[in-house]
Amino acid sequence: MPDNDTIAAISTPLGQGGIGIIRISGSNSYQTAQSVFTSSKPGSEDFPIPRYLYHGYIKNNRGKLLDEVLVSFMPAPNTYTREDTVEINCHSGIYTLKNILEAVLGNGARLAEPGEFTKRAFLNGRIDLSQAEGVMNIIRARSEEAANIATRTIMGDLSAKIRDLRDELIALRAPMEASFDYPEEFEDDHRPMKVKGAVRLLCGRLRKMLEGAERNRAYQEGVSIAIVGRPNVGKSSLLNALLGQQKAIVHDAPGTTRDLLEGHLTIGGYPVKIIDTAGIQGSIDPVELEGIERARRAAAEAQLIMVVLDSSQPLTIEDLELIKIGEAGQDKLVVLNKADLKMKVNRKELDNIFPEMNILSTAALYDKGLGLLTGKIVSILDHRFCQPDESSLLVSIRQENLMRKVLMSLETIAEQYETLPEELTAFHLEEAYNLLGEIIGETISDALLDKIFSEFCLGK
Ligand SMILES: Nc1nc2c(ncn2[C@@H]2O[C@H](COP(=O)(O)OP(=O)(O)OP(=O)(O)O)[C@@H](O)[C@H]2O)c(=O)[nH]1
Ligand SMILES: [Mg+2]
Repeated sequence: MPDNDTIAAISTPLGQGGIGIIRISGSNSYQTAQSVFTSSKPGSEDFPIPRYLYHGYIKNNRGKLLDEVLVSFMPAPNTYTREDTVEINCHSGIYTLKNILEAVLGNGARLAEPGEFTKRAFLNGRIDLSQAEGVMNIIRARSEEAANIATRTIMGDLSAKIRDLRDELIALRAPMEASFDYPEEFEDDHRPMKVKGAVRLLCGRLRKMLEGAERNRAYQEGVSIAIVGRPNVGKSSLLNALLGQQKAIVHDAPGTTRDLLEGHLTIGGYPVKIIDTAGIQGSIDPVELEGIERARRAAAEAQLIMVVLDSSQPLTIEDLELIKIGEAGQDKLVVLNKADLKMKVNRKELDNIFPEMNILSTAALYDKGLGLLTGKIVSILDHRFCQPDESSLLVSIRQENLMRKVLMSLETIAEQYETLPEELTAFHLEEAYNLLGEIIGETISDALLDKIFSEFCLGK
């Protein structure tokens, strides 16, 4: 596809709402909109003054009236894409939006690909790649924290940091390059020790940025928590209590939940997916066995596992086995549910067997103990994901991987400074510089760009 033809898409969600917007971008956008727009003012030109809203109607090529609209024309270069842009504000109904888009597409525009408006903003130099990723993240943000980070990225905070780092690398490399070109002038002092110190400091800053990246990603992508336990201990009741709605079926017959059931909420700024699972026990029923297998898989994939026990029943071997579920790196929490009933679990025994374990009591049926439980979940997650410092605005795995490679290049210099030939030091500095360039999209392949933008939603 050429990158400068005229594109159009529905830029608002396809559903019922007060206003829906169809956006057209490219050199033909004015003519395209003109072909479908009729002004409500008899005798007036269509929409002559840039950035004014004009009232009128959209008709298709057969003259059929589609909607009453407001249209505005924004000439290049002061637009999102830096191209001529028209926005049609219509009523947001699925058919109206689709009909208007169809009319526009029949008059010189083609349907935009996902993320194509933002890709053009990037290609035309309005934003860099990290800002474009910020745009994607703000659209997808599921928590206040994620939205805050995305806003800062869009405003160019990450870009500024990356550019500063690149400037520092250039400042370190420039004297070396000069010494390669004019060796006689640098005979005595061609490897200033300050390079080593500066690279070390840079490594420290990069490590800090990387530490915070994980929490940023958790805020953006969310965290999954699996609830597991024997049948009938109150797993589904706990899910319902945490969600504040009767999402899962609760019943006193064991084996009520057969499949995985997800609920979503925000806890301490983390978008959390809580997964209720089938009770785990020995069984020969193939359906139950499949449910148990799914429960185990959900636990294996979760960042935090909540093992629920019925505290009104004495501890069983199965309970003890279940507490051991998961891998070494996974966080775990034991919930002694049904705390409103007489306690039969021997807490001392439990503490002795699992001295390091987080153990809490709840009565899910009566919404008791939930505040302490969510508080504990937040402190476990906060501990798992380091608190980012101000400078950490990395959010995507792509950015993180690149930053790790930058760090590796600089660590090589810092660790082997005395023995590393100067050409290799310069090489690693250049490599780090180029990798940082990939984060902001200055050095990146077309195929990778296409892949990044294809993950955007339609109309953005
Ligand atoms: N007294 C008391 N009963 C509870 C509590 N939580 C759950 N129950 C009861 O325990 C029974 C089982 O609850 P569920 O939430 O369906 O248990 P589950 O672990 O999801 O069970 P399965 O889906 O069969 O594995 C129901 O009768 C609930 O009302 C609680 O905190 N106190
Ligand atoms: Mg259940």
